[in-house]
Amino acid sequence: MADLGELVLQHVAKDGEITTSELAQRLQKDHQQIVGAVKSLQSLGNIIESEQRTSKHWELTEEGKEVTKDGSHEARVYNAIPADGGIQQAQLMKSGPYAKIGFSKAMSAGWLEVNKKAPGGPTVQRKVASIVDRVQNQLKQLQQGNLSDITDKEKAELKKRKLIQEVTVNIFLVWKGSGFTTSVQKLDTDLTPEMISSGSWKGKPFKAYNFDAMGVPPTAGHLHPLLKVRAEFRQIFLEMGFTEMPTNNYIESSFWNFDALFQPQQHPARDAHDTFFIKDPEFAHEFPMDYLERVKKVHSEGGYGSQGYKYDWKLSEAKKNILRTHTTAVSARMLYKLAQQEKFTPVKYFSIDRVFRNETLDATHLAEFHQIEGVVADYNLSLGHLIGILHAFFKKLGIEKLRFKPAYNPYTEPSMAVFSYHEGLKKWVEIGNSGVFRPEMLLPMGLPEDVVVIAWGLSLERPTMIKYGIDNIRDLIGPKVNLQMVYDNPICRLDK
Ligand code: FB9
Repeated sequence: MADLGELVLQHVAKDGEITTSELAQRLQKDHQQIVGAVKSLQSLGNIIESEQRTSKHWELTEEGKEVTKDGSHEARVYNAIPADGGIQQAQLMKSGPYAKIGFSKAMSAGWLEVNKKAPGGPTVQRKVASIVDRVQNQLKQLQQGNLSDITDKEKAELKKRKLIQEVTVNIFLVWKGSGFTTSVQKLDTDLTPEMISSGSWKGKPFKAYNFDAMGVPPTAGHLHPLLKVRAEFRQIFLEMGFTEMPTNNYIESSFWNFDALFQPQQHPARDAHDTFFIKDPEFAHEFPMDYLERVKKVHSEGGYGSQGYKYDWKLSEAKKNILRTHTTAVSARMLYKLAQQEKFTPVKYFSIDRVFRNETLDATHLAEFHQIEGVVADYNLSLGHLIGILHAFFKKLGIEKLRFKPAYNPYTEPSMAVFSYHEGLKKWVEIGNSGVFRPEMLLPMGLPEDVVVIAWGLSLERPTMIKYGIDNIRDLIGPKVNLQMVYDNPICRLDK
């Protein structure tokens, strides 16, 4: 049976020239196998010539394959509704992960109607007796390679619904070389011990070494871009002499997350619209009670030169467990621990870890992100020190043009938002926030009055998305991430 190389030569002889993708289709072989056979033939001399081309074609995504098999989301919603009855809209919306998109598309297609006056509440009924699942039919056509019946507008709609994706493949156009022949002499590629001992190697034509051949990429693991950028930020902090804080507690008490930071209990950030509260265990019970009493006092009556917030501070509020909203809760724990030392020693701490906020989701915001935070505690620090360390920190990211704007944080005064001029966008973009922790936060911990603590924060996702050119955070994190992006993305150099 002719080997793959000879089959390729037969088709080149017949067609004169042919692409590797066409050969793969005709010979029902993997495209890479055809490319390998072409390269192998070219190493034998000028039998064939080739030229690299790019070819774009449409492929079904995993969701697209599911729709091809089981029908479109809208068709499945339509079929879920009895022909002679209806389903409560609320119940229909819970019937599956694609119910919402399916209902919306089915309504737009005129397949359904909603009876808003139905006794049990808005009820969805069929508006037509039967449907044609156009989307499923188009995907079946695409799967068979019949693109002609599908308009560009329809392809754009399928792409927008993430049912198909356009794949660019490097192919080769192959034609006859000056030494073209359809029968090639099989060359030995391995010099075996038998050949050497018998001397049969003499006179055998051996395939020439191809020292330009790329090695086979070893199967290995791959680091997610976020982890690569995290490693770069960690390296920057370590180079600057910072010590990493222990951030391995996503669940935190409201006391350490808010009260210790002098954030009042009625602050809007503390309600369920912005914070995730834990149902079980609902409360934390272990606090340094002497410190807690000082916190209660500074909130309710003031002290240390502050008038406080003058409200009835409640232990029950401080005990509530939450998903921490910032890593500054860890900074508070570390500063309190520092204050328990016999003698104060200056420190430089940093943290990079997940924080959680009950926010409205959009293309750049999820309900969680990784916060990066730097903290410096020393005698008599000033805003000048904060500005200076921000310049040093961001310079290591290759960012030198900084501007600072007054800002507000409940736990820092003064506070500054940090901006950098983005050459690509030709505008100033916010790259972080910073400030000097308030005395009402530091003095109840027991830190000496002449100790000042400066700090700053930013997110890990924003620089990662910019660095890797990712517009939608769901392409970086979450169940829809294309793992090929994780395999293919280059190493991270933040200063380049
Ligand atoms: O990261 C942010 N932006 C950013 C950072 C780096 C960057 O690098 C580019 C490659 C060069 C680009 C952009 N921001 C902070 C600013 C905005 O993105 C903002 O819209 C989003 N912010 C998050 C919070 O939003 C809910 C980013 C996150 C953030 C904000 C503040 C802090 C931490 C993270 C803080 C703090 C702080 C302040 C004082 C004391 C201690 C901590």
